[in-house]
Amino acid sequence: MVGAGADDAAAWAALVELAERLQAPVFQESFGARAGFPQDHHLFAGFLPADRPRLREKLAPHDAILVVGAPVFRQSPYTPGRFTNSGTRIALVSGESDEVHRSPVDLAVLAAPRSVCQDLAGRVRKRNADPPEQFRPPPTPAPPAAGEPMLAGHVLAALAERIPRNTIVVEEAPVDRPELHERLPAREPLGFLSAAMGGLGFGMPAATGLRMALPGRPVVAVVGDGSSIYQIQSVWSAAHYRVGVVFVILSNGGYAIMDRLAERQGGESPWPGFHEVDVAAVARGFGCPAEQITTYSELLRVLDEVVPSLEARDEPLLLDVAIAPTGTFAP
Ligand SMILES: Cc1ncc(C[n+]2csc(CCOP(=O)(O)OP(=O)(O)O)c2C)c(N)n1
Repeated sequence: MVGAGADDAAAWAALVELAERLQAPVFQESFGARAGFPQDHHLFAGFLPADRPRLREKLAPHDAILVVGAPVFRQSPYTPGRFTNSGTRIALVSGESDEVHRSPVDLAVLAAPRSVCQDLAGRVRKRNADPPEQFRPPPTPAPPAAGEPMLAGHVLAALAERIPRNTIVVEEAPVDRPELHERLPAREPLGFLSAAMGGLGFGMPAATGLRMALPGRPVVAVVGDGSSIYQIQSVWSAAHYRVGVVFVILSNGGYAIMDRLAERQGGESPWPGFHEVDVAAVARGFGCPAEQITTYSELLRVLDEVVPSLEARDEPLLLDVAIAPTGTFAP
């Protein structure tokens, strides 16, 4: 299992070598900030669930787990019980002393993941085994029927079909994070960035800063409309400093994740929706070009126009895409 602490080219290369020698499936930590392994590699097995019953089930076939650059195990919301079935041995390699200190493991090593994995890859013998099942993104959803709203999956699949493999995808779209992971695999180091665990207000300025620091990388921020208003004024910086970041706002008119979490507790959410908020207009108010997108054909047309410009553009753009709220949340 890999996490944010393994997100550099040397660690990815060492982990690929190690996993290939062992023919071991590689899972990504839940709610992580960055990707620790190429998510289009045939040994990538998907994201670990963030609740213990599903985590236990997922890890049950495995008697030994090596965790690299991630806590053991990040979970939310809390559910009681063990992380793994008893008898499962867990080793952790992390450069974060807190992770090493807190994780309930059999062996914890405080060290740079890349060095330990390089060393391990040179020591383990090749294992003769059938490769595990590869994680595959779900098929592209059929276009919305006439009069039906778009879903997050339409937007994420349309992006997945277009963005270059070296794109940095910055995520702050809480209820749609699981589907974003499924549809937008990190294919190069720093291909994915998020605030681990989902503190809001990070995504838009982070995307702007990344594009300033790494002008050769396309940067797309996928942000919920609720999250966007935690730091919408950051678009001024992007416009003022001519930063070619593209913000894709998944506008469902509310805090969908909070609604889903309230329903899980058997309640109804007391907070209102905010369909009146016009994120594109607010962005324009701060000097950032913005477009509102309400139909699937418009979405495809705009993405066809904008995505080829990602690498070279020196102007931000905010796409405010109207979608229906996602009805489930099981990270
Ligand atoms: C700083 C901060 N304040 C509040 C929260 C609680 N919170 C988590 S998600 C969320 C709503 C996000 O809304 P939106 O971006 O529209 O996402 P959706 O669930 O609709 O995808 C809130 C208020 C948080 N995570 N961080």
